[in-house]
Amino acid sequence: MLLYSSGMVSCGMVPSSSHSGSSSAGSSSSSLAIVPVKQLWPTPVFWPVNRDYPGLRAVCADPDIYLVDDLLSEEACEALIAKAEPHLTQSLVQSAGGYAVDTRRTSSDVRCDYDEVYDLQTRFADVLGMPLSHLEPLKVSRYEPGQRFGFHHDCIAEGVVDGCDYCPTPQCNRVATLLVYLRDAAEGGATHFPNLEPPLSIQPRRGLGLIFFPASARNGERDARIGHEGQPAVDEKWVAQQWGWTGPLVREELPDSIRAKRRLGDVAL
Ligand SMILES: O=C(O)CCC(=O)C(=O)O
Repeated sequence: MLLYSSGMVSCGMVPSSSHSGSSSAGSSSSSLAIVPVKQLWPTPVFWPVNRDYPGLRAVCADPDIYLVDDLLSEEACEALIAKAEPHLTQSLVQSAGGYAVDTRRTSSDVRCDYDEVYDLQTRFADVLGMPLSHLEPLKVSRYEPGQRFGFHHDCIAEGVVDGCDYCPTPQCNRVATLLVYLRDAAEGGATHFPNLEPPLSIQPRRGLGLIFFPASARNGERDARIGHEGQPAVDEKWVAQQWGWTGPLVREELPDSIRAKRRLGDVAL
């Protein structure tokens, strides 16, 4: 695992000087900066987050993993918990026969409809450098002591070649995960990446955002290195999960497993 350095090359960015080809500006094609094609196309492997977002810092490069301190304030975290808590239901796991209760995932969760968390999702889209239209309905999860989410990947193994009903983009897949911890958990409940070298554990801290990339933004292929688990909680743990896709989602076509099933309240966040 490489540690982030400020010299890390940014992907797919065209230096602004190379946009100016006009002779009136005094430059000719021979004086333009040459940008290697591979910096422009295909798109970057890791979805290019908003590197200017205040507080964003990289903790791992290739696979890229970022933290954002204080992405949400204490008030925002508590308001989201208050909205979600009365509506939590047992988390389910996808298997061949559909979604079912499973010992691998023992938390409770709920999805929030888009208009109930518009401001929060606008902020999440900003830090992810992703249009709002790529975001799933926000999920909020609670882990009581002893509850966990075993090792898993956040995406399917390969992008769907021609896109799917609700994400009609070639090679569609979940390409970005943003977790925001809503309360501190001093003990237990870390998000743990065992396949990294060395393995990485992030301890829940209120307002902290964690960003990683389950699948390549170039071809939708899963990145096995980024498999992770929510370790058994000791202190109660609260986390909001935001996933972003390769392209815009057709909201009317979202499957039950992703869509919000009920109104959570009158207060929009
Ligand atoms: O709770 C965590 O730390 C991880 C949650 C997670 O991996 C998920 O919801 O996919």
